[in-house]
Amino acid sequence: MSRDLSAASPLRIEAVEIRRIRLPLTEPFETSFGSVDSRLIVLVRLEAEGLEGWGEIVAGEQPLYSYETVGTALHVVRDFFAPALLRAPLSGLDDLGLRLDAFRGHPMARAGLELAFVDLLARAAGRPISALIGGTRERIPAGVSLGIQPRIADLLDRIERYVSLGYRRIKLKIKPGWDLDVVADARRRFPSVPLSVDANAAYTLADADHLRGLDRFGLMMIEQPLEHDDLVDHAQLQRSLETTICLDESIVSARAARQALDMGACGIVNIKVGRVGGYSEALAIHDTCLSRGIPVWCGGMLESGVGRAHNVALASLPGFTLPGDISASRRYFARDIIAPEVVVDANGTVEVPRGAGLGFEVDRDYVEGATEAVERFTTRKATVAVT
Ligand code: NPQ
Ligand code: MG
Repeated sequence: MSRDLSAASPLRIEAVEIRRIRLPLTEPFETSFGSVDSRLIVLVRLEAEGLEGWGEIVAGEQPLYSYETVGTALHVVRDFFAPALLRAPLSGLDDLGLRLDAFRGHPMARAGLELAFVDLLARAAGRPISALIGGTRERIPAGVSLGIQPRIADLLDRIERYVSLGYRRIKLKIKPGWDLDVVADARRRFPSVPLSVDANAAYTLADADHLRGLDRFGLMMIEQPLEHDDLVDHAQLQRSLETTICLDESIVSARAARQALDMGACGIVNIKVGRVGGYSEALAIHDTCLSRGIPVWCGGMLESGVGRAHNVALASLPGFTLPGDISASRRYFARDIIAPEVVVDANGTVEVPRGAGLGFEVDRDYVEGATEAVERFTTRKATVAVT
């Protein structure tokens, strides 16, 4: 696997632009921590030497999935990360990492800048991002995450829809009161569909007996049953469960991944660039898991096309052996901000683009129309526009 994330010659970042756009969801998305019906997307755009690079900050509007929010991300980019990037030319992704390592936390904000920078590097090299990071797949298997529904019948309809569209794995969001009965009905109706469940930290060790009730459904995995910041209890739970635990929220770094695997806290890892702070940490987690034979898959954060395109590039790496939460743009949005939009073919796969950078065009006019505010930072000055 070859990887090349250095610039041919140091890149001077001339501008950092952060933009908020609101995209309505085609239907509400409910998890154990709440429901959303639109997504406030934060796009990052870097300019250097006549080129641009696009990234996305996947933080939510409220600190529910993690402590970050759109507000905290804007603050740290504006006051700390953008000035650090603008200070001096960058020789590559490692250099960017070192520059931002001075600051603690805020992985989603950090990742937004890393994503945009890697797109910039790839465009400068005239190569797709997947090639720069060592991707080996031409197509990746798609999966879908289905939110908690008002009625089980509504969920069964959606499972049927995505199975008939060819999706390779269906993930059901669960919480206390929406778990065993729901999974039992889904399994009865779809005996051989690859199914998994995601609790988003809705249970405790006191629920271990209850969670063992899931073992009879042949699930691929149970994702993040316990607290977001816990590994030890997950290791204990895993010892009493047949179903493989997959960790999402708890895997905040390559170190956390190594420790989780060492203590047997999970047997599968969900990788999200936003949660772990960008490509370098995501690549390190991938490499650790690959060397230990632990399958990984790419998670999703209801991204716009920009974040989705980065996910497709990441999932082209050899260790991404399971279908993840990469779905078609249409799963979430009536209209996406990239062209072409991400599509899933009849075999349930998504093509890894071969064009330079993200391999998709950002639809400038549509983005402008959906923009709530833009802030632009250069070495000279900062400008703010609110529409
Ligand atoms: C997960 N995503 O795997 C996340 C959680 C998630 C596709 O299941 C707004 C912002 C709403 C972030 C809903 C999927 C969200 C969000 C769910 C993240 O746990
Ligand atoms: Mg999850």
